[in-house]
Amino acid sequence: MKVNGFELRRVRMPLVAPFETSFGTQTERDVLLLRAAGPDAEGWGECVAMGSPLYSPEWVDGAAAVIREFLLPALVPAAAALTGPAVAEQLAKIKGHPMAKAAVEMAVLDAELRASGMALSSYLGAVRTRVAAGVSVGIMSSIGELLDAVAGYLDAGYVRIKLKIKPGWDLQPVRAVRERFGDDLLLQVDANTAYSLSDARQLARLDDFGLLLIEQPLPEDDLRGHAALAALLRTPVCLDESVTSARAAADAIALGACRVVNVKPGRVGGYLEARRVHDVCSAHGVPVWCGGMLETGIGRAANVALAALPGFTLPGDTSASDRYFDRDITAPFVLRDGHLDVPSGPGIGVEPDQAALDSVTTHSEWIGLE
Ligand code: SMG
Ligand code: MG
Repeated sequence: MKVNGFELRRVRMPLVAPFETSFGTQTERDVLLLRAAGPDAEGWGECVAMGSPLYSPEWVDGAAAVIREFLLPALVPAAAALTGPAVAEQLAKIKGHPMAKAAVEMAVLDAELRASGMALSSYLGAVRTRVAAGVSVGIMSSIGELLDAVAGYLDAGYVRIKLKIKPGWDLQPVRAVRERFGDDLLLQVDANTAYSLSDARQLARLDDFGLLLIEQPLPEDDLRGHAALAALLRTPVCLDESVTSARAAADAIALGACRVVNVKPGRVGGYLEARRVHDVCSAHGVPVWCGGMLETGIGRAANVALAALPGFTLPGDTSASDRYFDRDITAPFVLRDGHLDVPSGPGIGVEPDQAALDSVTTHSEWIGLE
């Protein structure tokens, strides 16, 4: 499929409520969107890099720069006949920048699938038409505020709660949520690398609360530390930041560093590598679930398609649009009986609403592949 060029669009969307993690507080989502355009179809990609390099080394201005200066120029020789899988091959010589690469691949794959009339979910190998929705609940200024937020999400129908934790905000919020909502609540925690191995004794106290998992307690490059910690905890260790590829997933599993994996396409360089992470984990009997990066409806549509693969046996951080935004840039994803429907149209299966998109766009540029 021929691609003439890409539109880079920056959008700025206020979040309905601040979202605090161990590394900072988000009050808005500053997102980079890509539109691949050719004579046969156009397709959309979303770059999940955050405004600052606090979750991972990428950030949105840096992603825009690497896309403009290196990634799109590297596609030029293949622009007359591009496919989703060809993107990663063309970009392989450029080191790093998985989130930027993932956005480029997603836009091309979406265009290719729209041109051929196939849904991304079918292409990836989905086995479900709807996926169970969990929600990630940020660090709050008081336990009362946290309990009110969790109660609201449970009323809305979310089937699993994830609490963000950090040193000083761990046992107390977990205990309070367990006591208030009972032992049947599917509950897990995410530390975003905020602990060290010397905190093992404190983290082991979480074992009393029947958590599904503890996500990324230690730094991303500390697989041995996670393996040592996993041996000390009854709560399964899940990795997020550490799993940057299917190979990294295989290494982590072989080392005993995790029993569960959070799959985020942006973090591993795209939906095709995300499927390989899923495949490696499935081959080892390791359950996976789909993470979230506060995506708009564009990225959410693709995540929901991925989450419909057979190995995604745990509810993901794929929440409804109104958990993030008053107005999404696509038709909103809504919770029905605790689930989101997997889009069935060609490609990612959703379109941006042009008026909504224009109202949040802060910058747009065209990069041709001549
Ligand atoms: O998209 O609902 C979402 C956010 C889920 O907690 C979430 N993501 O480490 O898993 C994670 C974080 C990373 C982004 S925090 C701004
Ligand atoms: Mg995480």
